[in-house]
Amino acid sequence: MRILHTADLHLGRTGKEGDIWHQWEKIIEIALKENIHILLIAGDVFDNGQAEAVLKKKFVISLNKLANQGIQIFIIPGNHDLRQGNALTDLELPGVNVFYKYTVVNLDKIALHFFPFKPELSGQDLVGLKQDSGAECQIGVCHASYITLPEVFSDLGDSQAIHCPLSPEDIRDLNLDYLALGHYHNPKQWQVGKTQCVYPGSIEPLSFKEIGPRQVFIIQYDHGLRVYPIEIGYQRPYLCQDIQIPKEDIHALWPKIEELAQDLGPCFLRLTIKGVADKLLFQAFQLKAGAFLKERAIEVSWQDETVDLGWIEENRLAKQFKEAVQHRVRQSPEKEFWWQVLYRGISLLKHCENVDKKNKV
Ligand SMILES: [Mn+2]
Repeated sequence: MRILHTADLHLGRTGKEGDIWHQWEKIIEIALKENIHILLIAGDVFDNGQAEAVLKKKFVISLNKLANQGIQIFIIPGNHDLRQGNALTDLELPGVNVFYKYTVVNLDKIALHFFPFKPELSGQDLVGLKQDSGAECQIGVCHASYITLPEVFSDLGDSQAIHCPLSPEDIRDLNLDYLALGHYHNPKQWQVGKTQCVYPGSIEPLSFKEIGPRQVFIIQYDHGLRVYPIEIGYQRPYLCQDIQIPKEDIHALWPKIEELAQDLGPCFLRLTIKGVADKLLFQAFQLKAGAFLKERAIEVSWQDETVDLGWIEENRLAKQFKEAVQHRVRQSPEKEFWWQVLYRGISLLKHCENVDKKNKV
């Protein structure tokens, strides 16, 4: 018996419709090529409860390709499917099952326990719902928050989405061989007692927190359980880069921008710029570089960590410091070192001024 576990498709997410659909098509191909018997989707098929009819239709057609090959499809709703409506209606198709209440499905030597998402549930509620089954291999499916992992806790906490918190004790009490999770958006595989736990992650990165190639998981049960990921890459990753302005000369950054354009494919890029620059020149540079990169399908968001030259001129301490260190820059063979002293010293002075201001308020 071979099962493919995925989750967090977020079909229809604004601005990402095409990218997500390409990733979903990859999963359909993998499902057919890997000879799976069952497809599990652990919630968040659609980005919100009011998915467009055209999109739903397209999704049904894609599921049909699998159902025609005898693949059974099991879906539980996630919090996004049920946001302002229910996106999972009208998916009726032979071989497609959507669960709205706890259900056990026994197939061959495997029991599948489906725990559909409800905002008020906790891990202990799932334990209370679970019925015993005599099958050799017990698999649970839920859309929940395993907050013992710090990255899960902080990501979901930031977006106020710690729904259905699940602890290691809850997982032990559920007494499963495999726990097919959805909700956290990066692939994660770990073990609690005998239970293999997996978040496959979103199928296409949706924010700067969703890093690296995307994965789906194959669960194979013959005499024992074997679990392994298959990488599905991404369409447009989210990347972060720090660059420092060389020697107060914003224009000297341009070769770096050209280099990025050459090295990176289509992506979302967070560029953190450090160094000393004239504010107006820097703003003009951002416009020019942003347009240049956009033409190459690189969407930039700027993080400005520069210190404004204008501020230095007006601040007596900073100005004196700059003049003193610039003298060293000119005279010393360790120029790079003294540029660092200059930049860091001035950043520190600027920081102190900001702190002083805050304290006065
Ligand atoms: Mn999600």
